[in-house]
Amino acid sequence: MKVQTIMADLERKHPGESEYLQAVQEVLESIEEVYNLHPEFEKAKIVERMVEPDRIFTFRVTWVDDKGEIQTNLGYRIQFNSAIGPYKGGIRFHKAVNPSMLKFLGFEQTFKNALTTLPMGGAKGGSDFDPVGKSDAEIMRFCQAFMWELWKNIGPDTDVPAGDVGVGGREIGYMYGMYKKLAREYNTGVLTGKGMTWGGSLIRPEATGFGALYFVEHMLSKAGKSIKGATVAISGFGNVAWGAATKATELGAKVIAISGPDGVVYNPEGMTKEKLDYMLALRASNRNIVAPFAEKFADATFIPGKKAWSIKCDIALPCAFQNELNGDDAAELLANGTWCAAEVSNMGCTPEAIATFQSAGILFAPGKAVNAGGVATSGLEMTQNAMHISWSAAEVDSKLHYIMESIHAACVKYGTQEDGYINYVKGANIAGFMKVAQAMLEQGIV
Ligand code: 2IT
Repeated sequence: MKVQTIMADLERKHPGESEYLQAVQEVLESIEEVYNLHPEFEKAKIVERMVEPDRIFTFRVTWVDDKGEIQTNLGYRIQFNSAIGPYKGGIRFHKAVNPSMLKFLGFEQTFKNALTTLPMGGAKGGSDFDPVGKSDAEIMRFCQAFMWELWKNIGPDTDVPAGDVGVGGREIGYMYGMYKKLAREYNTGVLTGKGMTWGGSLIRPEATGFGALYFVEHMLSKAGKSIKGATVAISGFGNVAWGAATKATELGAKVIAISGPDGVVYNPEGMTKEKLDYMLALRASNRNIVAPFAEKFADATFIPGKKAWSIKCDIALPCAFQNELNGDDAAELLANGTWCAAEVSNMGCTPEAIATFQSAGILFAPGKAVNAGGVATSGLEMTQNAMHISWSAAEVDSKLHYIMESIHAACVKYGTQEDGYINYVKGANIAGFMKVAQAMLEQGIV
């Protein structure tokens, strides 16, 4: 396999799809060496098959807004890879959603899901619908119209969507209600991230952020460090940022920054229960601004137009969007003494940022390992649905702990370099790839 040849071919077929090409390039560079030790992979053209989604559904979503005006959006579901289980992955509602973004996310999801230890293939979906400023009734009508098209292509043993940016418990509820009406199927396992009274799993809302902090704890302990007393800067203030801030605080760290598209809140005293609860209220207000946090809490300051990475911190946790931390941000963090960065968002760092962190020798781990606790707990939700039972929060949390520990161990196994530095990017990519590649090989040319 030659990375350049595969990339040139992919670029020709998907011109200008920068996020997709970026995600594929990162994985191919990581696995090249191992891949070339396996002539059977080369012979079966595993990489050529793996970089293309199995299929993509694209559909029009038409709905009526509160003013009575007709609105049209685009909807997508990308079923990327089913080698190790039914398609599984979130749905993103954001104005910038396009095929490139969803292909990158579906590709990443395939490897992430392989890392979880659970049998789930990779998928992603979404729409360019912009939830910002929409009323609850508008969100419901949009979700219903979206499901009107999607329902035929999903199912508990086929493809199981969940939330992502712009899709939380409320949206999953509206989509699930419409799914039942259209499909006349009442199996709760068709979607994950459900409410607790209708098939949801305890700890799922917290799982992405909690899992991320369990992973960070393992990284730190392997490096002989502790999170106690460390300062943490977090970008975003949504569900994932909230889970990460909650667990970081519980573990004795001080969360000194959260951010939004409008700027960063500097929070030198750290989080309290009241502040963490307020993050959820801010998100639910659908305004997508973080400034009100500093109006409500006198010890916090809002700095307009700045990123979380402008705040001096020990640990940086991108929790918002892809490529939200670039090479300049990484350099600024390093200059301020940051010694650990972990992507909690998918592909939160640009390739330049990753190279900056790695060449400085600081701890760095990629989203597909760090944030895998979210989809892993979705997998645990599916298990509970299939068994028609609910586990206690403690039971789910202990399984989440075990999964994050396993993912960390897999990264260490495949990512430890000769000089002792653990390249978590390489480790996660190789571990995920080997599992999917082996499954594809054993299933023949399909
Ligand atoms: O990026 C992700 O892993 C998610 N948005 C969660 C997917 C899931 O199926 O729970």
